[in-house]
Amino acid sequence: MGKLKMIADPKLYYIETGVLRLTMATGPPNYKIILCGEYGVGKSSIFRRFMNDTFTLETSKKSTIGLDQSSRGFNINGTDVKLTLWDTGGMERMSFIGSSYYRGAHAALLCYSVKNKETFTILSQYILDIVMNAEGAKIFLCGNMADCEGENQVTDIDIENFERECGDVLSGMYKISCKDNSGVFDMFKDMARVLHQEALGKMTLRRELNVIRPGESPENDESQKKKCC
Ligand SMILES: Nc1nc2c(ncn2[C@@H]2O[C@H](COP(=O)(O)OP(=O)(O)OP(=O)(O)O)[C@@H](O)[C@H]2O)c(=O)[nH]1
Ligand SMILES: [Mg+2]
Repeated sequence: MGKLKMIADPKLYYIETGVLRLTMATGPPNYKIILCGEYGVGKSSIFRRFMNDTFTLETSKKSTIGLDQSSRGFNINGTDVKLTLWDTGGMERMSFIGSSYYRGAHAALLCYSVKNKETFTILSQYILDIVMNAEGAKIFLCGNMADCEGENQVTDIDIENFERECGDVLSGMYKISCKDNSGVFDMFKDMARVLHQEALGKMTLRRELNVIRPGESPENDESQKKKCC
């Protein structure tokens, strides 16, 4: 057995040995996901499906003002993990709220409406925002309103072209309908799986016994410092 090291935040920590990975935590690993995308694409509808599985087809347009967050647990291959979803209005992208919204995000769910091409073509700007403000966050693409049809529809070819332009930037792509509740839960479960797999991958790179938080680099690792001249 190696040494046990303390970290600044005692709420969540892992002990890892070569053969045994034991979670000793007051709660499961918690991954922050931010909703991004133009106003009206259904971010708050996704948020409400996530939070309490409800949907309202509002006729009067009410944009989200300020920030909202909600957490939910998922079981990934026998391990409990938690996702915390953050929502804000599409109009508030460039506002003062921006930096705290992006800070510490493990992932961004980039949303567009499949019935409105303009909400799709603008996504590269959101990718820039995410890369600049939420360093290391994984980016997932979500086409909402899959129940709708129209002339201004985002086509499969549009999506293929976008995927090609993005290279390796996208960690997952989904098509959902909040109205029909199709694909929403599966999307979050898949995101939880990808995020947790990534965090475990980072941990298993460690050779010695270490205590780290999933998804974080070992900044407090004394053994690494000693190796340095
Ligand atoms: N038909 C259909 N309508 C949807 C769906 N999801 C959301 N809507 C409707 O689209 C409208 C806008 O949804 P919101 O969730 O408020 O959009 P938003 O992205 O949060 O908008 P902002 O807060 O302004 O950025 C609402 O009237 C919703 O009822 C869907 O899957 N299908
Ligand atoms: Mg909203």
